[in-house]
Amino acid sequence: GYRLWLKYDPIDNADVQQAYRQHAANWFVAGNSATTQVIKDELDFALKGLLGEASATDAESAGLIVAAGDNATVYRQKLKIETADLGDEGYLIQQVRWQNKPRLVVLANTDVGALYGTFHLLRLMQTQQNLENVALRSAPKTQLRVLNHWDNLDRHVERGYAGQSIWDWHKLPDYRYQRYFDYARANASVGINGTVLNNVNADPLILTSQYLDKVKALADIFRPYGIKVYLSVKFSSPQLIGGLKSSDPLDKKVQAWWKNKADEIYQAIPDFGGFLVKANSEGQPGPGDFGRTHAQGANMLAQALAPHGGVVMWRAFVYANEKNEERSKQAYSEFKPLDGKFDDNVLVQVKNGPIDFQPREPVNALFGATPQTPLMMEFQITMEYLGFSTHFVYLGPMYEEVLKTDTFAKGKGSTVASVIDGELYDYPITGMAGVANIGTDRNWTGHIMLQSNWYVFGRMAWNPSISSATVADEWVRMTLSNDNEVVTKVKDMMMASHEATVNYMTPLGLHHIMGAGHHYGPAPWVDSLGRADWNSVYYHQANSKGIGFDRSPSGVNAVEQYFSPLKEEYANPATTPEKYLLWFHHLPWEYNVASSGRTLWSEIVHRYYQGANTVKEMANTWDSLEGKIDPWQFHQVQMAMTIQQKEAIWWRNACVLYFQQFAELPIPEGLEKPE
Ligand code: GCW
Repeated sequence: GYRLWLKYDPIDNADVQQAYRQHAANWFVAGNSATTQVIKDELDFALKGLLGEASATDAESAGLIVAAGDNATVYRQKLKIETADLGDEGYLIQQVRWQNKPRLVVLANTDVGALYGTFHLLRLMQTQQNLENVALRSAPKTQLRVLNHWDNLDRHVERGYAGQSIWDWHKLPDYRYQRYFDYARANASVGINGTVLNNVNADPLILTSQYLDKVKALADIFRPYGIKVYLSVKFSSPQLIGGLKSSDPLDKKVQAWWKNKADEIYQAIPDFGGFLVKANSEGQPGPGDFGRTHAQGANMLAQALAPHGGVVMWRAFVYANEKNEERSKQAYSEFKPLDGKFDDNVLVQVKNGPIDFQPREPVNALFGATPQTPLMMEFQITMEYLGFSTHFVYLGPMYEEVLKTDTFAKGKGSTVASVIDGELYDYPITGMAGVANIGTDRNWTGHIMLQSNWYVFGRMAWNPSISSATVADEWVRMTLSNDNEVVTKVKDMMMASHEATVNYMTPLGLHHIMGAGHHYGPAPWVDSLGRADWNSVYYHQANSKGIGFDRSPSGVNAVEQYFSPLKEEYANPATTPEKYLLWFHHLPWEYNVASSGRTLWSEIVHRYYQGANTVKEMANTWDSLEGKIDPWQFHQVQMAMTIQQKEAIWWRNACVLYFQQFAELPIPEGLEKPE
């Protein structure tokens, strides 16, 4: 699994391979930059793998020409091809006639654009697409496409399930693992252009000169791949490592400390990306400690970074018991009034849902609510609430559901995607972050199928409108096989996997009923943690009458934060999408669920059973592919599916039996008894 989706095994279809040889067996990459060297290395490695033989040659005899910037001028002019609209990172791939010979050209305005184009071309070949008369253009729709590593400096990864942190701080800056380069290749291949190296629960030591030397080493490795390095910073760093008495953002000494720190960083890393900040959230320090707002805190950092072109990604994941407001409403309440108060180089980074990366949540009401503040999406790729690295859950459909959600912020069609990509409000900066699922495990993500979540995150950050099914298709072809049976079956499994897990964990809008602290396995009974909004019983509110959290106007009225008509839709159980039913409403066990005609009790139980059954079917489907997939990959997934099958039943039985105590109703006819 180490090679991820960049396996480059020989193309098993002789006709296809023959056709590709004509285009790409002899290739030419113009230029001598570090990035063009990366392109040359990748083409050499990939084409030798895919085609058996391939070699670099000169422009005259090459079937494939890759050129960018000034090196591409001659092609642009003679072939009359425009590239201005491709921007700094876009590219085109086209079949042309050049000096009387058919050629494939990959053209871009920058070498990094050409690198992205090269990876796209290789993807077309890995997935065996027809290259005759190919003519495509692509440019990213968001600017910052970044991974967030929740990696501690001692190499423990918070919510990481794939081994240790891949950053070996002890051996940096001198020891440069091949894995660092392969990480950069994998990211570049899906268009990821930034990485936040350390946990948002940040260790202040990251900003000491000792660590900055190490950060610089990684930044130097990643630069040719178009990847910028960012750091999570602790807001109280001026006190913790700077010897100051305060970290008040309005204190001149504090401002000067950050300015000097930024200058020091940029001295070493001229293209440093900027800071990610978790402030006044879950015990982290922040501007609130000094009576200042999130905007005042963010702007102070923004002003230190602005002269160098850096940005601040300020997280909206804030909630506190003391606020006396229901948790799902707090991000909106805190940040909506600050719209317009942030400096130009600040983005507010919002988790997709209003609570916390639950298997399913409605979107955070902040999306669309801040015309003057760029909102950046934060998706979780690591599987904190979705079975760690033992459950096969493809997140593409979940990301797609979120991005396609219409916020109605400026009327119909105001999708979350259009907020994020800046189209709706013309945001000056745009971005999407994904909390990485990467670790030192040989297969990077602990479970081969979960590599697809890293992959789909990158593809959707580049193009938030791409369909998760398209991405699943290409990922399977690149990672597992181009065999039709494998592609069809695995793709179907992937597309069904998220809904299945929602069903056996938290159907119909249930949420936050997992094990306390570690977040693994079912624990709807948790009721004694220090704060109400950490307990499961607080979220499901099951009692003898019914179940669900009333966020409608008769309850905490979280629905008021949404735009009309969502506000009205979510206020009424009859018009609330069933997938969010118990998120917004507390309903009687006898409530009639429209889609099935079942009572709420019966529907909940059926969903739990359906989820577990789907996993069983997935496991059977997987078994049927033995011999058609690399045996190592096959067995890894098969073993994990054994765990997942057991645990789907564990979730099902635990939740059904627990809720039955309140409902006092029998298990519906036809379903085996839970134990
Ligand atoms: O969901 C919670 C996680 C924490 C995490 C926090 C956050 C990094 O359980 O581990 O801390 O979210 O996003 O800040």
